[in-house]
Amino acid sequence: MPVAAIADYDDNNIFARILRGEIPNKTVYEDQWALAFHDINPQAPVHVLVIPKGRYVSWADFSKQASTEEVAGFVRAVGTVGEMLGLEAPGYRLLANAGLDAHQEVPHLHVHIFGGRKLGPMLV
Ligand code: D5M
Repeated sequence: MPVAAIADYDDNNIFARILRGEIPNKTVYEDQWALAFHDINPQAPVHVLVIPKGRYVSWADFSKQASTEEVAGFVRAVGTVGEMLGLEAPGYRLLANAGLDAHQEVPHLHVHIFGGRKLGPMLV
């Protein structure tokens, strides 16, 4: 069930549980700001999710409430993962669903990284 754009943070959402180590994940990168792991239902040869360590539902609250340091740390982590996965030269796509209309399913901010093949045009 997609989540509303701005909602109270649910500490039992699946990504919060992954951050607490209660659910296993295939980690590709971790630092003080972010965790990156393989999507359980990959839509491309490379499909990785990057999530901030802070309690943010989506871009809506992250963009308003996160500190400049957190925003910078998260953005840099996304870039680092793209580089680590060897996607900079061939290219990759970032996607963040925010709220109901975008069909955000997990109420913890996440950026999808897609790559590993020539991607189709954006579908909206
Ligand atoms: O995308 C939510 C994404 O989260 C979707 O691509 C599946 C993925 N997902 C859900 N549970 C897990 C676990 N446990 N590990 C890895 N990936 C997971 P959205 O943008 O919210 O529609």
